[in-house]
Amino acid sequence: NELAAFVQGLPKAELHLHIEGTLEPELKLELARRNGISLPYSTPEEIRAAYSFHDLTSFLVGYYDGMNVMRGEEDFYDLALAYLRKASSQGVRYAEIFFDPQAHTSRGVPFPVVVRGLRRALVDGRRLLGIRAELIMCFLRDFSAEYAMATLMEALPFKDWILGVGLDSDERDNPPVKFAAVFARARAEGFFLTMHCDVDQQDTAENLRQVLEVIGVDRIDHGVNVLESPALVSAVLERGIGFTVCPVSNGFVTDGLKALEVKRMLELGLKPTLNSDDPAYFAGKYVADNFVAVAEAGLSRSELVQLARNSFEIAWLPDSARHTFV
Ligand code: ES4
Ligand code: ZN
Repeated sequence: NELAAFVQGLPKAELHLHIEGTLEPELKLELARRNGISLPYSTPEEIRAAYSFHDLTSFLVGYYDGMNVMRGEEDFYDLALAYLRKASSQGVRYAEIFFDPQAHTSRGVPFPVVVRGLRRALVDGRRLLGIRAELIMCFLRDFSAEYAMATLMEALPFKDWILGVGLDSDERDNPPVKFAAVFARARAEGFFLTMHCDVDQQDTAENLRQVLEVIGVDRIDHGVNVLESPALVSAVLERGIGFTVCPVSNGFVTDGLKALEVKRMLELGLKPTLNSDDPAYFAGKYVADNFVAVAEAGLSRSELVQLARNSFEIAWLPDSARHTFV
């Protein structure tokens, strides 16, 4: 239809996408077969039915469990190339892709296997599809700060392949300051910094304050609760910090898409963007589907255009490259 065609044709950057969250049921079955792992289901439909949850905690349980089929470099390669094909078909020109090395090293998959497989897919994606992409390494906030620091040290030999670092997983009782030393070191090593401030979590305002005042992030993942504090809004405006909002994801793990919050953020001059988060788990809705969802919830065409522009503006691209996409 006409809206879908309009959205597909907008050049977009995707900045909040967990590569492990793009594991579609068909690929999950294929990787299980490849690695001789038996699964309690045998069809994509059965897996889709099992991808069910009611909040962030229950989502994350199935999410980490699903990763068990990823073992070798080829598995990570296939996962990332499949995402790039899908993203490219939806008009994504550039992606900054999260990966969770600790979700793999904690079950015995070596760090270099993960990063080499992903990197090779990004190189081939550019060659085969013309889409550009970079990696952002996320630490799991429910693991210790020591494990995060050890992961950062393991990443240093691969520094040229990793644009920035982030923080994800369960926010409850794992505030940003827990990782202050890790992020200070990451900054000193030249990485860009971002952190999840998930929607409607415990202590959201305090966590937003910490990412701005203590960590000094370059961007905020989710972060729509910033609207609840005029002081936080001013701090963000002053620094030009962007937000990677994920409406369809919000629809699954909170009480709604937060589309009107996105509209309000635009009105205030903040820089929200739209992203798909974990599309394989959220009804297979990729980034263009998120644009369609907020349009259907009342955002105008010009607001969609602004959201797409914001994605290049807050991307961690050199200024020389920033304008080559639009
Ligand atoms: C995530 Cl929705 C969400 N929240 C926190 N961490 C995550 N990792 C992957 N998806
Ligand atoms: Zn996320």
